[in-house]
Amino acid sequence: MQDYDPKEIEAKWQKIWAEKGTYEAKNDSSKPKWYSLIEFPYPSGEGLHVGHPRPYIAMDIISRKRRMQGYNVLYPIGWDAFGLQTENFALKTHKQPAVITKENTDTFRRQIQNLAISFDWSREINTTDPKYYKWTQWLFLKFLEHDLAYKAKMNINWCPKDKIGLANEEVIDGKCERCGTVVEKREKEQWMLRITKYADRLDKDLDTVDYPERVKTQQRNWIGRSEGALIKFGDIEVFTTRPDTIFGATFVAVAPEVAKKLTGNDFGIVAETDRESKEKKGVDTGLKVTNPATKEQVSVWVVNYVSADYGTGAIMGVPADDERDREFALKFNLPIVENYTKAGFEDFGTKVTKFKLRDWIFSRQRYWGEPIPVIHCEKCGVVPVPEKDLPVTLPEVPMYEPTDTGESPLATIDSWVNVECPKCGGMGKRETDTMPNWAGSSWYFLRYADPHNDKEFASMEALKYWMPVDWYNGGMEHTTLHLLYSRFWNKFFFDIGLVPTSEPYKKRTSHGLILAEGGEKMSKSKGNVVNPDTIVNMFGADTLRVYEMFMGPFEQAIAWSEASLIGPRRFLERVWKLATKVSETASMNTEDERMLNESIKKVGGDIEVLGFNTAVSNMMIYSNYLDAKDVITKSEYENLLKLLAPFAPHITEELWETLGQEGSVHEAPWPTFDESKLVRSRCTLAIQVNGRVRATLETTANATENEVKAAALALPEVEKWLNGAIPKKVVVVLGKVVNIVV
Ligand code: ANZ
Ligand code: ZN
Repeated sequence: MQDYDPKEIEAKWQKIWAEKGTYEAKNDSSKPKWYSLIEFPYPSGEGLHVGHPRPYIAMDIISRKRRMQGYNVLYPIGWDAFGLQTENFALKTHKQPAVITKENTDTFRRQIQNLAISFDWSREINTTDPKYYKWTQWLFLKFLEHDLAYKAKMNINWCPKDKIGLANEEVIDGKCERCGTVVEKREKEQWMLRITKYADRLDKDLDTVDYPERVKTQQRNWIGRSEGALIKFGDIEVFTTRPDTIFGATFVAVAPEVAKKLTGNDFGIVAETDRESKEKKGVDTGLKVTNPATKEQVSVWVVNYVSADYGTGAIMGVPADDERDREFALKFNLPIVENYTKAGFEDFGTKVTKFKLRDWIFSRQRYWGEPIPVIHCEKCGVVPVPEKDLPVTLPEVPMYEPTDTGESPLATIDSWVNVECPKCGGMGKRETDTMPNWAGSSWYFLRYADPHNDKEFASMEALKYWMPVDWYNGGMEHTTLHLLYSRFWNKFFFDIGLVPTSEPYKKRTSHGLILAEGGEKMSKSKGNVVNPDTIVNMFGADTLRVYEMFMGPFEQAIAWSEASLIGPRRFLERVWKLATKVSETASMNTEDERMLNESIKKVGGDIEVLGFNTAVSNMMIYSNYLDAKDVITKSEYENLLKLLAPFAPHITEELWETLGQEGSVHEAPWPTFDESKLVRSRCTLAIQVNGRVRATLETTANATENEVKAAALALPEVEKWLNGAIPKKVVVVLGKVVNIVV
C-alpha cells in the first residue's frame, strides 16, 4: 500500500464531489430536511485565517452526519460583503469596492473549498450583488409600508475618524467598536426601524427556542424588560420599579432633556450613558412638586444619572433604598428618610412594562451599502421606489469620499440624486443614506432557501420546506446585534405572511475563538495570523480539520499550536495503514464487538453535544485498539471510516474506495449501535486482604454480591491468609473489588 499522501487524494476527491454535486440540497426531496447554518463571512482583504473554519468544520460534521442519517441537508454559504473595511480600502487604492469584493470572495471561496466544507456552492449568495440587494430594498419597503421604518432627528453616536454614525451596540465604553476613537454626539435625521414594537415578543419567545442560557440571558438583558409603575408627582410622571418605596421619596430627578421641556432652561448637565459608574452631577431646577403619598413638597433636580430615553426620563429619588439616590442626596444635602412605611405595590400606580431596547438606527452616510429605496418629493413627501424600478443600484463613480458634514457621499452625485417623482412626475431627489451592514445579514438565511428566485425574495413553498433553520452556530459577539435583528425581521415577515415561522432558528450554539500561539487574538497588525493554506500544504486539509476539532472544547477559546498538528496527522496515518490489516478470515470476539458499539455510541453522541474533541479522542482510542490486533474485520474498518468521514472526508473516501465499497462514504448510512453489546460480559475484580491486593477474580458481569463473596473466599490465595479463621468483614464492590478484613 502507498503512503498516505493528502495532496493527491484531497484534490482528487474535491474535484469528484464538485462534479457530482454531492453536497447540493434538493428543494424537492422526499427525505426529511435538515438546515445547518453558519454566520456567512465578511470577505476581508486579509483572507481566511485558521479561526474562521472552526465553526464551519463543526457544522460540516453535523451536516455530513445528517446526510448519512438520511436527511436532505441544506448547508449554504455566502458573503456578507458590504462594509467599511472594503470601502476604506477602495478609497485608498482607487479601486471600485465591487472589484475588491470580487477579489476577496474569490480568495475566500478557494480557501474554503480547500477544506472540503460540504457547502452547497450552487446557492452561494453575496449581499452586494444587485440581484440580492434588490430584495433587501424590497423588504425595507415592507417595513416602510407597515410604519416600522421612519425618519427621525436623532442624537447619534458619531465616529469622527470613520465619519460614520454608529448604533448603540457599536459603541463600546464610549468608543467606536471598529477603530477605538472616542465617539461624539451629532444630531442627524436618521432612518429608524421600530424594533421596540417587537421587544415583548423578542423577549418572551426566547422560551420557545433552544439557545444556550448565556445567549438567552444576554438577549434578555439587552431587551431589558422591566415591570414597574408610573406615578404622578404633580405634572411630572416618574417610572419606578419600586412603588413600595414612595414614602421614602424625598426628591424628583429628571433627565436634562426633560428639564429643558419643563422649564425651557438648559442647566448644563449632560446625561451619562453608563448609569452606575460616573460621578453624580445635578442642579436644582427650582421647581417643587408634591409627593402623592406623603403630601410633602419635594424639589425637582436635573441630574446626569437619569436618561431621557428610558421610562419617562423622570424618577423619584429614594435615598434610603437606592444607592444612586443616596449618593446624590448626600452630595447635595437632600433629606434622607431612613425609616418609612412601605406602601403596597398596587397602592400607587398604573402598572406598566418598559424596555431598555431602543429603536434601531438604520441608516449610514456612506457609499458601500444598499441605497435606501425612497425618493423625496416636495409635493408628495417620501415616495417608495416602485417594485419594478428595484434594485436602486449604486452609481459607479470614481469619487465617493465621506463628507465632513455627515452627509452621504451619494449626495454629491447629482446625476444619481435627481430623479422624477414616481407619483407625480415632478422633480424628486433620491434618498442618499445607505443601509447599515446589518441589513443583508438580517434575512440571508431566507434567501438560501430559494437563492435564484428573481420574482420573489424567496418562495413560500421553499421557505415552508426549509424553515426554520435547525441549527445555527455563530459568535457570541453577535448575540445582541445580528441574532436579535434577524429574529426581529423574521417575526415581522411572519406577521405579514411572508415566512412560515415566527422564530427563524430552532437551535443556536456558539464557538470559542481560536487565538494565536501564546494566547493573543489573531490580527494582521500583530503579525500572528495563521493562514489555513500553509497548514493544508504542510499537513493536508483532513489533518487541519481533525486538529481544529481536537484542540479543545468547542465552546472555549483556545490558542493555536502548530506543534500539536502532528498528533492528528499520525492518527490519520494509523487509520490509513489499518487498511492492510483487513482480512476475510478475521472475526470479532465479544470485546471487539463491545469496543465497536461503544465507539459508535460515543462518537455519535459527542457530535450532537459539540463534544468534537472527545469524539476524536474516542476514534483515536478505537484505532489504537484495532492496531493492536493482527487482523481486523471489514466491518470494523468500514465502521471506523464512517465515524471518521464527517471529520476527515478525503482520507475516508479514498479508503472507502480502496476497500471496494460501493458509492461514497458520505452517502453511506450512519452506523447504529446495539445497546446489548455494550455491557462487558465478564469482569475482573481485585481481591484485597486487609487492604492489600492478594488475588484477582474473574466473574460474569451480572454475578450477585453473594456469589462474588463465596467465590472470593474460596480462592486458594485467600484461604492461605484466612488460615481457617472466619473473616471479620467482607466488603464487595461489584465489578471492582472485594475487601476481606481478618
Ligand atoms: C424608585 C426606586 C427605589 C427605584 C429603589 C429603584 C430602587 P430598571 O430595573 O432598570 O428598570 N429609573 C427609572 N427611569 C430611569 C431613567 N430614565 N434613568 C435612570 N434611572 C431610572 O430600573 C428601574 C429603576 O431605575 C426605577 O425604580 C427608577 O428608580 C430608576 F429602592 O424608583 B426606582
Ligand atoms: Zn411627487
